[in-house]
Amino acid sequence: MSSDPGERPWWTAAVAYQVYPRSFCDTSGSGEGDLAGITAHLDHLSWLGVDAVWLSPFYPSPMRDGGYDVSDYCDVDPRYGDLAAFDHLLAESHRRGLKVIVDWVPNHTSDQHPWFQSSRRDPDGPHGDWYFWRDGTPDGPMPNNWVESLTFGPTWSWDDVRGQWYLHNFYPSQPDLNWSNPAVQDAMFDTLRFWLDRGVDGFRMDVINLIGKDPALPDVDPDYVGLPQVILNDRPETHELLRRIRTLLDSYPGDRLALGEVAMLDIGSILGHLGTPQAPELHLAFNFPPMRHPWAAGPWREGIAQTERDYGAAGAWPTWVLSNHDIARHRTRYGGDERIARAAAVLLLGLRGTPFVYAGEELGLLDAEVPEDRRDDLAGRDGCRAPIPWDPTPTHGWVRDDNWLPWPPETVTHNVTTMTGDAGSIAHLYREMIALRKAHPALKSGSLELLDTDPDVVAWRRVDGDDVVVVAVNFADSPRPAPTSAATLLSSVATIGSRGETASETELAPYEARVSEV
Ligand code: TEU
Repeated sequence: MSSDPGERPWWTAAVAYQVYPRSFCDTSGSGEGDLAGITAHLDHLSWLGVDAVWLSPFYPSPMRDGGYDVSDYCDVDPRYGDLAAFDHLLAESHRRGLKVIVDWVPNHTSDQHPWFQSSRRDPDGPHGDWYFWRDGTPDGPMPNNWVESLTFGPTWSWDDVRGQWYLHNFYPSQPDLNWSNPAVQDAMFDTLRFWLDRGVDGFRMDVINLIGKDPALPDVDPDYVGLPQVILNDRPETHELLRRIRTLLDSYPGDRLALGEVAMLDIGSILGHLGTPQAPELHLAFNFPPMRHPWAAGPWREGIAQTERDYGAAGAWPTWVLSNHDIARHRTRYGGDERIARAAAVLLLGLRGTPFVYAGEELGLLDAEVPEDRRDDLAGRDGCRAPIPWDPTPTHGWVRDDNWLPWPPETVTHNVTTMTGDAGSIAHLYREMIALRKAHPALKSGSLELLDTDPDVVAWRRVDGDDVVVVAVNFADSPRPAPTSAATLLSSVATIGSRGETASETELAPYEARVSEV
């Protein structure tokens, strides 16, 4: 709840920026990014104008899943620094007015976590049933037919130490915690308190829909065999837990955000995890289905319409995201044309809802080509995790030029220093769009109405009182009619032409997106 009655919580007006700590900037010479590297570049976030930074996990971890395999929830992995470095990062962020959201990985721990080590060694001990153990023989059969999300293998592995099967919805090194055990709930609520007490502004909650499970762990229906359990798992147990998590967050001063990664396929199931005004759950959830849309007007128009319809009916606030650390960068997914990446920036930042920018997308980065012998992630997600280039020198603002992953392409031009020095760059476009959202209540919080347009154009009107703005995106590689000829082009936000001088009033250029004041 907002601390000031009637005032909307900060995240509804925020643009958030995701940092993958290992890839942001190295200051130690290890070849991996660190917390000091994030602190050193907070001015770039201020320059962009974002309001909040979400940090992917930086906790102690054997890094079998890039840190989403946590071995201690209440510390910093030495590769990234220490708690003092975190406190400094938090203080420096707050000094700049930036909120800090940390990642919370409640569904599973690392198999190196002391809880799992205790659980496998001592079935009757204090952590004996903190995980899901089932009898059987190493030759099978498995306890059920569930499929994990990363390699689509079974969710069960045999543990020789305990002589039983254990459940893991991700890599075998990530055993699922048994949230039906009150001791697990207490321990995990304590990890939230640990970071809340340090002053974080909220949590991005990893695969939060998985924490409540049917205690019988039944086979999936024949129609769904082969689909990862994470996209199927929608349980009342989760909702009950989310209500308690929400109560915990709301008991802290200020607005502390519960942002869920509900890794399900349809908007309705995701929305269900926001609860109701009487029984609230998450504040926000990632709106993932549109991230899977191709660069085509039809699916986007339908995805926007459905989001507006469903979120509108529920009185819920949407989010928008094009890229993250799990999927090829959108410029790569959309075929590589930088004009499309520019149009996508206007799309992302012109919609109604909280946008999430993945570090490097403001540079129009493509995925890195990662040769076989340099692969880190078994599930093949390295390309979008390549190091961020800060300047055009060979080390690009890192200590070394050979880092844990190769550089993305085009680093001589697509780096922070070069792009911030070029008023026509995509980085300036992000900055201008973010500034425009702040300046226009219509863009920040106004209503959204889709307009009738050419089939290759998606356009919408945003209205807040007298403030009326039209956003139009041409998905085609050829000119299309502009939806509103009477509109005045707002300064510097057409992706083609500069400050309204060369853009046509009546026509959108190939892949042009623009914002107009009506
Ligand atoms: O991802 C959740 C998820 O469902 C993934 O399976 C995702 O769909 C997949 O990576 C796509 O290739 C979260 C994290 O974002 C991811 O990095 C972790 O690997 C995963 O949880 C386990 O913690």
